[in-house]
Amino acid sequence: MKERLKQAPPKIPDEAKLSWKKGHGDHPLDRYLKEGRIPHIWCPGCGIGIAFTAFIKALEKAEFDQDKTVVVSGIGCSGRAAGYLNLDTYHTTHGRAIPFATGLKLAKPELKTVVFSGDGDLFAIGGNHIIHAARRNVDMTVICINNFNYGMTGGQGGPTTPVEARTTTTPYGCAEHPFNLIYLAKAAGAAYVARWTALHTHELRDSIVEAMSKTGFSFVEVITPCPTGYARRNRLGTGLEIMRFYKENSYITDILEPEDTALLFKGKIAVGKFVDIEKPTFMEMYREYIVQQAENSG
Ligand SMILES: Cc1ncc(C[n+]2csc(CCOP(=O)(O)OP(=O)(O)O)c2C)c(N)n1
Ligand code: SF4
Ligand SMILES: [Mg+2]
Repeated sequence: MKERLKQAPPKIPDEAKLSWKKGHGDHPLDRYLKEGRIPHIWCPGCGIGIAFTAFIKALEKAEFDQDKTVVVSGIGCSGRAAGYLNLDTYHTTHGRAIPFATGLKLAKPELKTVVFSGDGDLFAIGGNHIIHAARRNVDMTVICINNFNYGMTGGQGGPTTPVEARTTTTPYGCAEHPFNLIYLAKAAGAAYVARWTALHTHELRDSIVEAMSKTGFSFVEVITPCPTGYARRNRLGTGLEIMRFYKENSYITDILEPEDTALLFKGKIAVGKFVDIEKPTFMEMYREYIVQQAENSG
């Protein structure tokens, strides 16, 4: 096993990158993919691809204009999503997807701006940025893949790792209280907040449509299996077994307050929509308080 891990990954010739399609014909979602970038890097059983598919199905279902939808990612396995999308996408530096997206939205307010990234990228190194984008109600949708660890760099613990959970940096079990992303997003000022698991593909797709249709800061958390990192160290089984866990332990609710949706190690998972409110966006506030007064005083 160790010997195998030491070996360099096989080099994939360019022609083979397109051969995955041979014999399969066209797929209805092909137009959303940069085919030359396939195959993707995600491990077998990883849930990121399911969230990725839910996102492109949302684009298809709502017929969002591909030329007017932009996706920004940070760094991580989740952040790789940007590179596979046949849209204008930006794979930015670690933790900085939100500032890039904010700048983009300010320069081109007509674009639907989506951030697709991981729990570590958005809430550890990028934690400062996300709370302020929510506070300002910047008009964007954030899809956060929460796999409870830093998958890409070897499974370190992060701000969503539950107490007790083992990771490479918490070998005796995590001794820190994690963020509840739903409560945090609401408290910071988000106008729309929802959580789903990788099992809830249809609800997730529809929730992304709703979030992207909302004017203001919308946040969708997606709980996903990371069989290679988090699951292996906690003996949670394969991707399929984790999906079974979601089936048996998640429940859809519309009565819980965000503060009551915390996730415990191997605990129940409350999913659904938790916030959907109207409030002026950053651009509207800016126009009202700055632009108009500047024009009047001139
Ligand atoms: C400035 C900087 N610090 C650290 C890293 C190393 N790094 C790359 S991805 C990552 C964490 C990614 O975790 P998460 O956002 O949860 O994504 P996942 O891989 O779990 O999808 C870290 C720490 C980096 N690339 N840049
Ligand atoms: S390390 Fe984890 S998050 Fe990254 S691709 Fe593999 S299973 Fe997915
Ligand atoms: Mg992660």
